[in-house]
Amino acid sequence: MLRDTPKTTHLKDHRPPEFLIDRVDLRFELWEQETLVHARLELRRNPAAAEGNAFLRLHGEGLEPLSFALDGVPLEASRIELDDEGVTILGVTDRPVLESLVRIHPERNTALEGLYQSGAMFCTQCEPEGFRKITWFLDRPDVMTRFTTTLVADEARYPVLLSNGNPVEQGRLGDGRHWVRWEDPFPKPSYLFALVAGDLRHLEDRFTTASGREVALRIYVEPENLSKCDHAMTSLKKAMRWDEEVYGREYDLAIYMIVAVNDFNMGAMENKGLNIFNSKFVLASPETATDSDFEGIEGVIAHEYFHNWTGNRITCRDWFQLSLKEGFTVFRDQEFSADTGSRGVKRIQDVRRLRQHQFAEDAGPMAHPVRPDSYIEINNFYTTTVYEKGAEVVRMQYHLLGPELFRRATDLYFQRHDGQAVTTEDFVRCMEAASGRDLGQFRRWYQQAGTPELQVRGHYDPATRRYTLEVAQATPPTPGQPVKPPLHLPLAVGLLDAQGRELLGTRVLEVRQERESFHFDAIPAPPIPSLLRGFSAPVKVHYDYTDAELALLFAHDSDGFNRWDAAQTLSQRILLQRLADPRAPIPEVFIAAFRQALTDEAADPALLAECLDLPSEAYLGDQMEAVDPDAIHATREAVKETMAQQLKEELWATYERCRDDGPYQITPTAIGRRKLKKRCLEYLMQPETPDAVALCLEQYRAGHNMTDMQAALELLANSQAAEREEALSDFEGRWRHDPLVMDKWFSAQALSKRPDTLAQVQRLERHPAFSIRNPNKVRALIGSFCNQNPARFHAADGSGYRFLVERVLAIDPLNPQIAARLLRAIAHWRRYDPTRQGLMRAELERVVGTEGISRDLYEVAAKSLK
Ligand code: B3K
Ligand code: ZN
Repeated sequence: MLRDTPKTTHLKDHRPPEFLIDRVDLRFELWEQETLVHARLELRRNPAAAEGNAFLRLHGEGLEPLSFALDGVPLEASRIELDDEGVTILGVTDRPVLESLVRIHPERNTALEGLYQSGAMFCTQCEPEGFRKITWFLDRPDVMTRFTTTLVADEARYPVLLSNGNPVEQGRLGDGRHWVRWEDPFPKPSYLFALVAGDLRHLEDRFTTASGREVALRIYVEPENLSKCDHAMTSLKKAMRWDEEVYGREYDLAIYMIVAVNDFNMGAMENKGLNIFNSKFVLASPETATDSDFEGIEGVIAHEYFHNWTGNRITCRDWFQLSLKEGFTVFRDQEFSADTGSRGVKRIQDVRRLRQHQFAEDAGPMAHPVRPDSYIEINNFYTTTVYEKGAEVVRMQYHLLGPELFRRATDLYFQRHDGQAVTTEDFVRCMEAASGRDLGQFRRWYQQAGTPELQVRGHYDPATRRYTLEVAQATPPTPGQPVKPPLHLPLAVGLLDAQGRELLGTRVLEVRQERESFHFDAIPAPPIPSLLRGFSAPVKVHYDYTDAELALLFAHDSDGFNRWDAAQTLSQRILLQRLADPRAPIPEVFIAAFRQALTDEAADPALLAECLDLPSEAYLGDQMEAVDPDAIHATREAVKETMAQQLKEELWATYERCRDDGPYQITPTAIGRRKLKKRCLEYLMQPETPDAVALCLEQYRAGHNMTDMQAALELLANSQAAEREEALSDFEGRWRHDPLVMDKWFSAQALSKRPDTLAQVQRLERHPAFSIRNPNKVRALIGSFCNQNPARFHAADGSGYRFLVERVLAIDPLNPQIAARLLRAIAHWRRYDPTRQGLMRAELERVVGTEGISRDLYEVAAKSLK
């Protein structure tokens, strides 16, 4: 906890470690009231380090030291210097062997970092710097060590004892306790260490690798959840095959284990051979999980599996390089999901998320490059910039090189750096070496924060039949980076004629200059450009389209992504016009475009559902000079209502067309139909006519699957209708025993548009199924309200902000990571009107002025105020 202003860590200060650790032998004695950790480290002076000191510095936090021995001899106190961040051992040789014993308290660990308890089991989360809360170590990713781990625990309570690698020995101790020893043959950084102890059941399967090796696959869960692991297992096998086929990567141990836990700060963790998952990303059945849960599970299972090569075999030299593993692995999981589901829809969803969250981050007080230069608390840098923009930066290299050269480059990367801790620079060098291309200018994407903006103008010369696109680029200033040189980016474009026919297919222009012109010859008439197809670069494009041109692109562009994007741009334009002038009419071309799309029976339901999804309130706010949450909400609701009235017949007909009462399937087609059905129902419920409410209740009661039920529940939760209570209490009665399903019940109420939502949220905090110590519960109730219900959260009286900060200050002493993430809901206070600015700033000042807050929270609050 914070006493002085916390110190900043800078990339420029990075030095190689003075010592390496070749082997570590760990022994854990797990008890209910304490855990004893014995560690034996075989160290060696790092030949790559500068001239060495005669002392050894190790990380360690919150450890109660019980003993130290150096080279087999107990250490006298005068050679040990302890402080808050670690220990210094004086007078060491070039190959010291250090043994230590510490006492720790996982049973009191509410931060869920290091070794902790979740329900009746023990588990760990070490990335990025949690291992130092377990034992003394060089807890940095460029120290790669071979681990042997022995777990000792009560056999009845903890029959299952797991760690990384392969089980090599086990036995009984006679007093009801037993032990298991695990050995991981692959050297790894400490952040990939894991252990689990508990009374667990597992689903077992097997996988034969391309070269014919057998791998046992196991998913461990609490006994009552064993029937909900099939989808996760299928996803794992798909991911293993895909990585062999697409990247030539095979799994390398004889066993791959996944454990689901209920208390977890994020989605999942790629510990070598022993992934630990938030149960939300493992457990699923059609009755309890929605389509998006199924998709989320497939994506996260794949993501963590892919880390085995991009993260574990090749890891990061330091935490500034986090995007080396995260950006690349997100790119890999996005492509996997595109290959197994619907490519077009996946891209739309990823871009929608990037625009809404990453673009906002890049324009706010916490903006940072994909490779940050400094941090106070590294946990605050597991951001959408490092992950999602990082993935876009890899995707651009894929586009610049083309699929074959990209594959050659990744082959080279795996071959050249296997077993090493490297940098994003090493990655780009492989791209260059395999392709012969110069990516010198491209590297700026890793160093420069902010979202580039392209101004594009078209010019047609009938005399020469030449069409010219003029492209100007600029990146706005961000904290610490006032001026930005131009970037190198792939701009995929097509040209359409007035009937919507393609004139040249897709061409990838390479933009490098601040201003540049691109020519297209033999163009018969003035074309309509289709710009940034497939979202070929993470930029904002401005082009002065007419409404009719956008409608034409929406109807005819051969690029599905750009059809959606044209619909979004048109919708956004109409919403922004209405915001400026509430009496502005809704142009007929807009309604007509949707009417046509709804009546086109050949249209892809999933794509249509995405097109009907108007830009979110948050995203609309980003497009405004000053965000006005009330006006945005009212306008968006009014436009939806008009659309619902004018398209009522088409919406009902489409709903009917998408009804499918057959067995639940998780195919892209079935998912698309359910999504379109939900979207239609959402519009029909907008005027809340009795027939719509009845339909909604019917969908809820039919209860074919959780996707349909949750959709209906959320819509009813918005409504004033009497049916609301019926649905909510029915749902609660049915699912009160299932924590993951109850999260949906909490969030449906926190997302409600009703004016009494904050009071309801506060009431629900006292519900027996809620716990402020469980991150999923905090996200479902408090997070949904503060981050996804802008109209209610930004109440003009500041009640939402006060509520947020009270909760943040209550959570911080328990779990700093969750508190810091929650506080980001008001980081963008400068974007609002003066009254709200004042209210948010006062709350941020309250946070900074609170004694003893965590580094995590301090960094977010202080940087937001700067
Ligand atoms: N690597 C982990 C994230 C760890 C976050 C620590 N605060 C999960 C992932 O990205 O796969
Ligand atoms: Zn990851």
